[in-house]
This record gives sequence, C-alpha cells and structure tokens, in this order.
Amino acid sequence: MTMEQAPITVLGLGGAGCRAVGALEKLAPGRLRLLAVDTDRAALENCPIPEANRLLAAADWRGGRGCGGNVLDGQRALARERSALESLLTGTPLLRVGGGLGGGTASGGAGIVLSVCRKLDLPTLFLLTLPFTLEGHSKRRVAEETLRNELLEMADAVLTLPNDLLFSVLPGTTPLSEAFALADREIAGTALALTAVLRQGNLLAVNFTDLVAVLRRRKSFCSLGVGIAASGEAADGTGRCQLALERMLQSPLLGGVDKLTGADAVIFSLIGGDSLALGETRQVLEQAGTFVRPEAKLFAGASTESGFGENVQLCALTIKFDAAEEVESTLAGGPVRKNRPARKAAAPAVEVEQLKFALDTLSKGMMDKTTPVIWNGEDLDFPTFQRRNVMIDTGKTVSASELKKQS
Ligand SMILES: Nc1nc2c(ncn2[C@@H]2O[C@H](COP(=O)(O)OP(=O)(O)OP(=O)(O)O)[C@@H](O)[C@H]2O)c(=O)[nH]1
Ligand SMILES: [Mg+2]
Repeated sequence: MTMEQAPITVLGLGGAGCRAVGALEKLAPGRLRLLAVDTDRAALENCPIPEANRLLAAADWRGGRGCGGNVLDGQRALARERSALESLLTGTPLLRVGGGLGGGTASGGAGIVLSVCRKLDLPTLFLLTLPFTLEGHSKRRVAEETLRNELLEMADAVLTLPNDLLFSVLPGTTPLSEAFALADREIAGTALALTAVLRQGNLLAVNFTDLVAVLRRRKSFCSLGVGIAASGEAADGTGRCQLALERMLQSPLLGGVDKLTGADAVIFSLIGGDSLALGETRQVLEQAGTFVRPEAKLFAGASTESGFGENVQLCALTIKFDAAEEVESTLAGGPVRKNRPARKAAAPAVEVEQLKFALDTLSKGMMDKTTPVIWNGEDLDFPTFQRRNVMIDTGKTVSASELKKQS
C-alpha cells in the first residue's frame, strides 16, 4: 500500500483522546481514518465515528467502566487487546496517537500501543496533553513516569502539550468543560494540519523522517495555534492568509507569540481549498517564519483539500525541548541519548604496569619478645596483607618500558 492510497490514521486513547478524535471527525468528516480506544463504554459511545473503528478494551474484565486513574489497569486492559490493535493498525502508513496523560487508560495503554506499532514497523507520533497543575502532583507524576518509562526511549516522536496553556489566555471564569471543548477543537485542527503536511504528494510536504530526527528520544513541550479565515472576510481588504496568521497568533493553546520566538523547532502548515495559490502560500509562510529564531529548526508545509472551499487554515506547532537536554547537539547531528556519557576515543594500545605500594615487613619492636598468637598456622601479630602476601595498588600505572628504566 502506498502513502497516497492509505489514509494516515489518528488513534484517540482514553477519554480525552476519544473526545479529540470526535472533534476531528466534526471538523473534517471522512478526511482521516479515525480510531477510538477506551476502557469506558460511555466515552466510546459518545465518539461520533463508525462502530467498527471503536474498540472497547477489556470489556469482560473492566465491564466498560474505565480504569478510574489506575495506570496498571490501563496497561493490563490494553495488553489484552494487542491482536485487535494489530488488525486495526495494519496497513496504515503513519499513526498519530492522541490522549491525555494523567488518567489510567491513556497513560497505561500508550506503551502497549507503542509496542504494537513497533511490531508492525509503523511510524508513530504521540501528541499527549499534560495534566493541569490544579489536578495535583500525583497526576503529574503519572504523566512523567509514562513519558520516561514507556514512551521516550522507544517512540519515534512524542509531543506533550501542557493543558495549563489553556489558562494563559482564557478568562478565569471560563467553565472547565468549555475550556476542554476549546482545547479539543484546537488539538483537532492541529492534528489535521500535521497529518496533512506529513502526507506525501502535497504542495509542500514535511518529511516525517526529518521530524523524527529532531524529536526522537527527547521530551518536548509543544504549543499549538490555529487560525482560520475566508476570502473577503476582512472589511479592510486584509487577505485571508494574513487574517489566518493574526488569528493563529492569538490562538489559546499557542500561549502567546513568545512560544514561537522561543521555540527550538516549529512546524507551520497551511491548508486551503483548490484556489490556494503558491504566491499567497509563500508570502504567509515567509511572514510566519520571521517569528522563529534563525537557530530553530523550521518545517513548513502546505496542502490543498477541496473541502476547504475559500477557507484557509494556518497552523503552528511550536516545540521546546526539555531544558535539561542538549538542544544544539541534537539539531546539529541527529538524536542524542540522555544520561549516556559520550564515549572517549580509544587510546592507542600501550603495555602498562600497575604500581604497588612497597609494604615491607617491619620488626614487631618490643612485642618481638612476647609469645606469638598463632591461629591456623598464621602469626596474627602481622597484618593480614603481609600474612597473605596481598599487593595494594597505588592507583597509578606506568608503561612497561618506563618501569624497566626505574628498576
Ligand atoms: N485537553 C483535554 N484534556 C482532558 C480532557 N479530559 C481529560 N483531560 C486530561 O486528560 C487526563 C486524563 O484523563 P482521561 O482521558 O479522562 O483519562 P483516561 O485515559 O480515560 O483514563 P481513565 O478514565 O482513568 O481510565 C486528565 O488528567 C486531564 O488532564 C479533555 O476533554 N480535553
Ligand atoms: Mg476515562
């Protein structure tokens, strides 16, 4: 199956993941292959995608009640569905997994989904939200452990989106359900943009391998902005792409222009209907690029979707690496592995000798005249290293030729 024939698949895992997939279906019906996997029957039934694409995990064991925040249960539940996952995922050219870290199903199940992807040799990008600070330390710890222990080492690419970003621009009085619904729409918009620019054969495609080279084995925080505009919308004659750029910059999950200017890597994606012209594409992508610092890795893609009509959507995904990691070396030359010291160049082979302390036998002094304490044939008045003829290293070495000269 070629990249052009098979659609990219987006898998929503757990409650938040299924809601994001539902939002994606509403935003762009039938555009992507959508899958929803959860241990919670009600959450799955609310997801507006065909039943064949929904998987209720471990129904016999969990009874469709979810995992109530228990990560181990989430892991066990998904482990029971390995073969079902395999058949759902076989044949897809690229997978994006979405979900909220901090609960049981997505946090526990993400590692299992990843292992199935590895078995199928399926390139996979995870886009996961991090819990709100107000949800408490234990949720945050669950999220951190999942990332460190289950995902970062093995996944092609992991992006984490802090839910707290929602509060950076929304008024404090916004109901949580409204904030979540808004987040779902923004995530859906970005998911669509990301999958559109990663697809081959587009106006301007982003290479997944290049993206993986930047993201692999590192913790990345992301933020995302989406701006949609239509032709002739602005009374003052501002072009649709310009308007989309302005809206993208004000987008709630972007967290302000600073997120763009401070990013280590940025992906811009422009989608429009068949009327999208190369001139306006180039102009807006160049203008958006001026917000990104020159050292940052910049990916820009554009694609046409006839369903967009006269609308254009400009999307930015900003990526900031964990401050503890060595950013520059990764950008310069492929992924580095954290906590692994760089190997020193092997020294040329030289024959060396380990130097020993000169531990001569001294007189027992005034004790010389006393009756020796003999036990098992050994005189216990002499120290053990002398009785047993033990050598003690000085911690220094010297080449064999040097040693010859000294003696
Ligand atoms: N952006 C967004 N985040 C959400 C939403 N609902 C929950 N979250 C976040 O996602 C985390 C996990 O919640 P759920 O998705 O409900 O958990 P789950 O994976 O279904 O796990 P269990 O319900 O314990 O089986 C929470 O701690 C929240 O931070 C949502 O609608 N949108
Ligand atoms: Mg749930």
